[in-house]
Amino acid sequence: MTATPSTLSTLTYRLPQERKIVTDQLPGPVSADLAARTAASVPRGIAPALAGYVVDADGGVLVDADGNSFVDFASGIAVTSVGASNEKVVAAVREAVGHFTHTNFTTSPYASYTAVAEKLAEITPGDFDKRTVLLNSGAEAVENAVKIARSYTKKNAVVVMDRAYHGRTNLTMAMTAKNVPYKSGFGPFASEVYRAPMSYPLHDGLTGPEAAEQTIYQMEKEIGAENLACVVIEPIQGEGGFVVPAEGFLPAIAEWCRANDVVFIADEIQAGMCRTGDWFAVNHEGVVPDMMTTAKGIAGGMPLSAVTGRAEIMDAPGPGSLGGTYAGSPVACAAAIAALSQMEDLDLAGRARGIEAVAREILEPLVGEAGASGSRVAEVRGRGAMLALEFVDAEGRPDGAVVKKIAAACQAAGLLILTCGLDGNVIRLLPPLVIGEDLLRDGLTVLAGAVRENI
Ligand code: PLZ
Repeated sequence: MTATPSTLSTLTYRLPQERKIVTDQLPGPVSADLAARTAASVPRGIAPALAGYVVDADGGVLVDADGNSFVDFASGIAVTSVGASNEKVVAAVREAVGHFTHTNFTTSPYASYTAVAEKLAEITPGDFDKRTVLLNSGAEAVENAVKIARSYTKKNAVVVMDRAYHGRTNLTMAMTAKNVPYKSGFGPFASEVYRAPMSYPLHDGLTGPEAAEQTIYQMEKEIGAENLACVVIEPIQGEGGFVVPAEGFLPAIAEWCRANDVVFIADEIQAGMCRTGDWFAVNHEGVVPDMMTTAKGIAGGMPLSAVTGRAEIMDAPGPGSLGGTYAGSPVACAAAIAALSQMEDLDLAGRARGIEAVAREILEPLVGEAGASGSRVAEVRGRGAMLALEFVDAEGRPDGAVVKKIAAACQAAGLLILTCGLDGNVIRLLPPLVIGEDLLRDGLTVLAGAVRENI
């Protein structure tokens, strides 16, 4: 079901929902000073995309220190789905910190941690007994999922997909595919991580079952199920290019895992939490993972991540073998409870579907349009409010250069977009799910114009 566009217009906001560049150039003078201070105090490895320094954010806008108001198509990388200053989340955080900021759940427990675990058991697919452990970051959730799968299966090998992204810690760097900027120079990496082909319909031309057959063949011949603890898959790849596997790929891999005592782990850190028009991206094909990692959108911007899975798997590590000082912070848990109920109350999954309908209406006509440079949009793809445009040059090769130009043109006009893909040739759209229809249309129109001017 597609939400009617009017569904996208009914929210109220604290800040004006407008795209407005008030400075002669970007960054404006205050942000330029801050950028100079940053350059003198922060390593260049941290490289901000937006020229403006943010002082306020709400709904679909980011306001910088010079008064520029940018349309936000990034959501802090798929985090602020309920808005960056959602009133219910802010109130929950204020209430929580007014009582205590921290105790450490394993030292002195509190109810909000348990309530988040209960809620995740309810909303994740699978009609079986579940357990949830809370952590801080996505990478930490992925690390813990692998630890638990190894503990349960008593096997070591981990399979990840081509182009996968799972984080920047040592184990998750090994699981992440892209060399620059994530891995280069940072080895040696964790062992027993193997890469297998992921369905990529635009490039492999295979059906889901055909692609799965290839992947399964490789897992069987190069690793062997008897050595394999888990397969970790982003049901829609994030950093790797917003790649949606062909229908039937995920169910076939999940089924093979089930038949071979291999834990099937869905990394829903970017795609989950209503982003794709359902609670989780696996739901679109009725896939039920043994374990799922979530983070990002879960707590309305507070750092929180989770591993949710079958009770018998999650209970494999013994008492005291999971934890972390800040893992499942009471402030983040309070925020998560509020954010998750906002997702239900505001029907953010429905809004994500409404965003897709509006975005496809404006962006799909770009496919096949030939520009002066010969570059073109090869595909508009994705689900819900996780949408992307892939660019190729006149010879059909990945075109990262044109994507850089388009992103710069968008920012100059007051629209923040992010890029992704192994070749940096994909523009991805991750607007807050609470963005209003007028602002959404305005941002998409700016994007379509920047595409037409630069291809
Ligand atoms: N798994 C599927 O998308 C984080 C990375 C941003 P953390 N993606 C954004 C960057 O440049 O560092 C991500 C993800 C998937 C795991 C992670 C890791 O989550 O919270 O960044 O550790």
